[in-house]
Amino acid sequence: ALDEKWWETGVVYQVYPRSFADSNGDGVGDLRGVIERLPYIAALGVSGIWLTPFQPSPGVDQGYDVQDYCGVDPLFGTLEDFDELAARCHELGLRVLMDIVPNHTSTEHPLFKQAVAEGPGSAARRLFHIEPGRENGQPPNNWLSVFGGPAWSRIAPESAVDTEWYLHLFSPGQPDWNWDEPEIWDMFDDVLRFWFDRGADGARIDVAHGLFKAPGLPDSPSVPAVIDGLRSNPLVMDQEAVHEVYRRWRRLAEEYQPPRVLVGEVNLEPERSARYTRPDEMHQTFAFAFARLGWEPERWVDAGRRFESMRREHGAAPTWALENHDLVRTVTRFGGGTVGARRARAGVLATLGFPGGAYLYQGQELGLPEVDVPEHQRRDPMWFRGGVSRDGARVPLPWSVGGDGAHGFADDAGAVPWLPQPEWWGRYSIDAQEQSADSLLAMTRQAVRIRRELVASGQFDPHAGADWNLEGEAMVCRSGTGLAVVVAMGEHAVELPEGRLLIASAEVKEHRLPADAAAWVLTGPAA
Ligand code: TEU
Repeated sequence: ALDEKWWETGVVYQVYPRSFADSNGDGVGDLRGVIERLPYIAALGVSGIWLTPFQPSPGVDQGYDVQDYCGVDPLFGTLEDFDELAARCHELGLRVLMDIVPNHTSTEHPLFKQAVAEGPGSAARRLFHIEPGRENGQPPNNWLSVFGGPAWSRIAPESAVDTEWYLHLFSPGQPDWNWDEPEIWDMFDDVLRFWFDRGADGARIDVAHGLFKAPGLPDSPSVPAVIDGLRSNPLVMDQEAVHEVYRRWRRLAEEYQPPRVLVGEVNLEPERSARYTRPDEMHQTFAFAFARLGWEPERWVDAGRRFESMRREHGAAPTWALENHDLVRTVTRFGGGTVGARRARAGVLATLGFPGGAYLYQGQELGLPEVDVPEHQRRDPMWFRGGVSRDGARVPLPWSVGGDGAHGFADDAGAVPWLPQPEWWGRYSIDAQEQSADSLLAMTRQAVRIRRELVASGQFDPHAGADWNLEGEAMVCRSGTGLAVVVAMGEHAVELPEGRLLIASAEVKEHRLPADAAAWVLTGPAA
């Protein structure tokens, strides 16, 4: 059962290659670094990895500005390294998900360069949203980019003749593709086939609810920004036309044996994201209404219930995640310090125990807090455009206690990591946590192992319906298979439901779970 539907029965581990392991001492992680340390990932017991982009890119948005969709950036290695990585993963029973970025590309993509060179009216310009400006040198409409500032830039800022603008929902280095052009559809079919033929088991799709814009690109009447939390501007995202793309991709994915898997980054309210999670579109979409939460019991219950109705009405299992490379690390988001650390531990257990798919982001199993990267060392384009910096969740992993090789991130003792690690980083290292039976790393391994056993015995089912309630100070999710996930979110210890305690994130005494902790209890006849 685990093998066949591995993406939802098993756990997927998100690897951010730039910050995972550096094999050549240049301070940037690479594919060979991932290959060398795959045994660590396999020992977590996870079923697969999702690799964020490693294709050739100027790196304006750390690889989400893709210049060549079918290559490997020399910073990360070669196509042969990718082939070896996929083969080694498969030997270890791990699947590999690519990151595909269809909403936008890089200003360095050959087709965009051609569009710039060939000028107004050219066929190449139709592949993007390139429009004349309005009077007084104003952009074509009032849309604001996700990273701040206008969503439009001049294509040739110096030219008095070529006064057209191009649309970029993200940074100016990321021009949006025009999906009204059939050529773009064909191009992405080829991109998917390229990686699926090479052994990739599926793809995470970046800004999957993007791609299409309202015809005529009208001004936005009320909310000029493109995204505000989970509320996307409907003129700019979540257009009906996008679903046809995923129906086509799903057919393409199913031409393969085993069928390839599609997971969508659909950053919308549950009711909207459910519409993408269907037998003829994507296999799963991340539960962002949950991922963005703080330590707020009422809102956890509310999110759980909303995903429950999505399960009922659309047959779509939620995909739980609390961290990724865009979000503030849970230790910090849940209060920081020792309290935040306890809650982040509970968050891992909750993520793995709620019925649905589960993703963990590298370093979450170590309880890494958000790092306050000094301003002059920040690299995030969102920061440069006046937003928050996401760099603090992207700092290279600590592998060893000592500072050499950037706390063991690099094979080379003198390597300088691309984002600075704090001097206390080694305390959270893998080496340090391997020494301790109550480390978060040890708990994560144990929880993943128990989840596998529960899947085998039918006591964990990602599609099982669940009841979500506040029971006193506890948030309790009781799944139809008899598994209860209890999270003590108040100030006091809580009485656990009757049944067999399987695992807890803090010590349980007399069947009482301390505050800021989570536990799994098998209830009913199954216990
Ligand atoms: O993120 C899309 C997205 O919606 C985020 O920009 C989010 O709103 C923001 O990070 C605030 O939390 C994806 C990638 O995950 C992100 O790293 C990229 O920067 C972005 O797409 C553009 O490709």
